[in-house]
Amino acid sequence: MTKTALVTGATSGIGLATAKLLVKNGFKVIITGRRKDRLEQLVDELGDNAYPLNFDIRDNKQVQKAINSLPETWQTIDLLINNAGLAAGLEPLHKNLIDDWEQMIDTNIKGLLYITKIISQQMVKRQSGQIINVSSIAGKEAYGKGAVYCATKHAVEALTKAMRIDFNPYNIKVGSVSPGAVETEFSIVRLKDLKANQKVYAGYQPLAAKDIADAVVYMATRPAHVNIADILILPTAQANATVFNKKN
Ligand code: NDP
Ligand code: 8X3
Repeated sequence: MTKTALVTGATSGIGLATAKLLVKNGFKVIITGRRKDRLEQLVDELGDNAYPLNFDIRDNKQVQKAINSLPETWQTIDLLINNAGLAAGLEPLHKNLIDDWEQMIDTNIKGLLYITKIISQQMVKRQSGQIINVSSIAGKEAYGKGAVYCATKHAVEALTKAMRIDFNPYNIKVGSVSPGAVETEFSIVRLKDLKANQKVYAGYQPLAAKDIADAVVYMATRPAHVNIADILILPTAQANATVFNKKN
């Protein structure tokens, strides 16, 4: 039977690549994000295999309204990919903007929780389902100028581990994928600079969004008795959160 996935943050980067690859692998995909025009473009590309839900994941009322608006044929969600997220700012903590903290905490932690609560309720009832959280190398290591982003991804790691315990009686798989540097809109958003990628990814080959989508699809297509708990993926040129082999 065709499985239905919901990918948060499918308008760009890792979420976009994951939605496309899931459809290639036979899934139907609910695609979400704030940029409605991008959702519409993706539906044009994926046709009947995609259904758009346009909402801001920081607003629990919008999350609930969107999920409750799904037509009957899209209501059973087998796979939740918690991908929507961002970093805002790259400065020592005393120079951070409070608004940037709020945005990261509200999106990366609270938004992930809002959507997980509503979707996991139906998975618990059916006693089946899978949740894959997009964490980061920043969830494994803390680095300077990224305190709050690292804290949000450490929270994603803790939530993943605790959710795996809470949902264990209900046959729900929970895991995470933890990328290093991936060239998406991430650095443009973080540095608030349209040219950020030219600087951040200079001198080495970063991961592409498709590399992470591959891992997500691998996790999502294992046999019923296999749960991949975590995959840490780095560019070959990246040794840890801060050590890069750059040729300049
Ligand atoms: P992009 O900026 O390319 O994509 C981010 C996605 O998140 C967009 O689709 C965006 O949609 C969505 N999003 C952000 N805020 C909200 C919101 N308030 N409500 C709904 N959707 C939102 O970055 P990436 O693809 O790189 O990031 C995806 C995930 O991967 C993030 O969780 C990030 O932390 C993580 N990650 C990224 C790494 C990297 O190096 N790129 C490395 C490790 C982890 P829209 O703006 O349309 O709402
Ligand atoms: C994104 C990767 O190293 O900028 O999570 O934190 S990093």
